[in-house]
Amino acid sequence: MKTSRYNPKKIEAKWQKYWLKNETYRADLDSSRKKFYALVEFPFPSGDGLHTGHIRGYTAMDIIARKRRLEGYNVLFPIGWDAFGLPTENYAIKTGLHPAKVTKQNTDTFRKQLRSVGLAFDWSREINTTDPEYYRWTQWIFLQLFKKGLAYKAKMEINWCPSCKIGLANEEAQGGVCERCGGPIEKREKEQWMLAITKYADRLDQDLDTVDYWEKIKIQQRNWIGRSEGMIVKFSVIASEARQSPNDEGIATVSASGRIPRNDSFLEVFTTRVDTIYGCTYVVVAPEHEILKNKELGITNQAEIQKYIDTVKKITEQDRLDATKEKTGVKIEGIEAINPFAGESVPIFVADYVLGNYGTGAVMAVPAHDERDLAFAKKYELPIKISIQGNNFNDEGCFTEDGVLVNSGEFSDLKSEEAREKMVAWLEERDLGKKQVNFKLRDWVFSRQRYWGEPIPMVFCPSCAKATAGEENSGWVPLPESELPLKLPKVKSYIPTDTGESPLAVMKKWVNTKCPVCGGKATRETDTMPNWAGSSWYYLRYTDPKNAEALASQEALKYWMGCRTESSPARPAAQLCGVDWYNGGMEHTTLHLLYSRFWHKFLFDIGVVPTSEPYMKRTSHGLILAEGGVKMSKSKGNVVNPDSVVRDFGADTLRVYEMFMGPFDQPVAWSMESISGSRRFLEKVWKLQGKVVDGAPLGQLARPVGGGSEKCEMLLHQTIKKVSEDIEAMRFNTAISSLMILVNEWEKEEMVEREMYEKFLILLSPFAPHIAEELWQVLGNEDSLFTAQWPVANENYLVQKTAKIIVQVNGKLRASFDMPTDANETDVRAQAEADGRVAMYLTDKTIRKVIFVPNRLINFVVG
Ligand code: ANZ
Ligand code: ZN
Repeated sequence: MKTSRYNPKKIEAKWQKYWLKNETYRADLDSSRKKFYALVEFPFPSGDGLHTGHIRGYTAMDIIARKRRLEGYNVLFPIGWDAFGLPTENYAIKTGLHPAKVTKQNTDTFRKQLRSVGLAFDWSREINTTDPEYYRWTQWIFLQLFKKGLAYKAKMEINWCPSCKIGLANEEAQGGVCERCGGPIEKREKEQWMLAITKYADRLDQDLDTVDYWEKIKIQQRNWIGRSEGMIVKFSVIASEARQSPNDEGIATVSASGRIPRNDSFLEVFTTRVDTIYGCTYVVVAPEHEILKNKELGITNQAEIQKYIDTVKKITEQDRLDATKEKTGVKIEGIEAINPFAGESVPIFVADYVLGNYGTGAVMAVPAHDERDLAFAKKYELPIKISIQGNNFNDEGCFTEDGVLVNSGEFSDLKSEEAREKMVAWLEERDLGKKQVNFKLRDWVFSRQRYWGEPIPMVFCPSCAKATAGEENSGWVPLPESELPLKLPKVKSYIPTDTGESPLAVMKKWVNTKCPVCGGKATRETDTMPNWAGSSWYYLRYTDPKNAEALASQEALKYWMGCRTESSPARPAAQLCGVDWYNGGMEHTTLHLLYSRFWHKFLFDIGVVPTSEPYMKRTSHGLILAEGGVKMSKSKGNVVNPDSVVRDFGADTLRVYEMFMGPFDQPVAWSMESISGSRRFLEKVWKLQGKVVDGAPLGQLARPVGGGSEKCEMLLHQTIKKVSEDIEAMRFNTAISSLMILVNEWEKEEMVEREMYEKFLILLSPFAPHIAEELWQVLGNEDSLFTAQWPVANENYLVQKTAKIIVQVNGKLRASFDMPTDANETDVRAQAEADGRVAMYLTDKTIRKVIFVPNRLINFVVG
């Protein structure tokens, strides 16, 4: 048979057209079939178009979705656009084009690009977060949150980016720089809508036990949530001169006996290491701490303290937490704190390394056992008192682990853990402390002072405010659900105002409205929602994207978000629910993933969704770097454009290359040279068609002369097993390399049996779907390859090789049989003793010795 040249351009266009026209990847609800919901993070349609990183993650899920389809699942693999956001707005500001127009242009480009790499999306379910029919439900969810008391307005010190003129959530301002423009962040006070995600902190932490996420993803989420078990301890605060007059009754006599001063004030500290308390040599409060505002206590250096507070305001939280930064602080004059156990008084400092919004905003400092305290104590020449003994001192000469208590009064000689229990009891008895669980997680700042976001469907009514004065959210009235969607009005300019208000604020006609409750004059909220809003529930919309009555029907949610029980060697059988498999970027582990789990749990609580977790399984791809291992960036001019790779090499080559370039979870550098290797592999696959002959069905002995040798068939089945397992474990690179080995072996043959070649094409199809479809058709198949069945490895071809074992009794040959190679002595001996030809020489004899040579011989020495 003469074969044509491999022409990916022609083949790929042909099959992309075919798949679209025949809706090959369309998913329809069919409760008689088992479903598989494969999800990728929908892209933000930027003006730069699709990048190589998108393709890595998307192709991976595409491979899994295609395999499931071939395994007979009803597969939902949808895509859409996360289209609100700053870059579009900034582009609109620059060009004067309406952000909706910009979005339309960009999504058109993205759609074309995604189709050009042959991703098996169900295009009938495409969604767009900026479509009013979509954001109607984003607004609806906000209203439910508000009604359940989980949305509230609060004056917040926010991260303010002076160049983007926007308030940022902590997670968008990491390292003290703006996530969007890279410029420095300032602090500003502003009334913001907040979402009380902290009310879900415990469940967001605990329920990680019920999902199948990669361990590193769980760890990152747990660290972000930051559950910390400790306790609150009350230190009494006294005036300094009181200490100097020992007769001053009730103050200087505080001691471990538990006598506490009358009429005093307390300073509460949060500690996870109460066992170190005898080593506490000073106490520190955050610059935000209210004790500093208390005029009655007798602080004598208020002015100095105020000056210090003003300087700290300019420092970001990140820098304050940075252990390597030099610590600063001021001693508070005129007051002191009393250690409830030791009874000693210690000085109180205000210092920026203690944060105002964590724990109680105050700490008991133990320089001997805490590094930050040690650094501070050294700088301000404060005493260092050892109260725990152990062996492993760290680099700074600080012992920070659990150990045995010393110099700790009645608690000396106890181990840390036991001491903590006893000390908690001691404090609780005297009402001087209690156990406490803290979380690092903060409530979610939900307001943005920008135009291109979902309007927040709330109005402020001054007359209702009077009626509800003093209550939380006083005067804020939700729009009736019937008025949703509250559409974004057209504005003349998208430029945010210098006062920090959104561009919507100057649209008086839109802002001024009537109060839905009392009919009085009211004004609309002009802040919009953050980027994270629309992406917090989009996977639900895909199940029923055109529903006008609900965010999705219960039927669609029950089916596509349904559960299955899964057991694996690594985990006990567990019920997993929701999206079957969700792959996305590691950078979204703490923001998007956590926000969407929070919204989902809320929707579960109010009966809107049937499961308490959105995603059964979560995996993450590594970054693609430029050649040389540096980050791809426009400014460096080293960004690889996938369009040009598709043009020069073909989509199948691009897909195979990106899956072959390295371990999926690791960062890998781009290499133009290796792309040619992937292309050569596909060329070989193409040429193999010339060797295909019709032969006897697989597994039968009759074969065409010279073709389909047993060796080839064994290798095929080993490859089926390997590729199947590797895809499940996302070891795409080794899956491809075993396909390459197979092709290299078959190339040496004169002929390749048709059925074997077909099975190979099915194995190849998730990676290189166009070439696989084309060759499938060349073989005479009428339907798409994706209506075929994923091959199952025939165990008979996987059996290990065997070796002939000779059995001797006292050196004489008595029997021989085949055993798997590398069978151990126990197995071979058992087999021999069970053999009648041997057993007759062993009965009534004592076995004195057994000589065993692996794969060769076993000799019983009897007497
Ligand atoms: C005394 C002590 C001794 C501490 C010791 C540690 C080691 P996590 O695990 O992160 O919760 N701390 C408490 N509130 C703080 C605040 N607002 N800003 C900065 N630091 C604060 O850490 C709890 C520990 O961090 C607490 O335990 C406290 O220091 C400090 F050998 O108390 B520890
Ligand atoms: Zn009103």
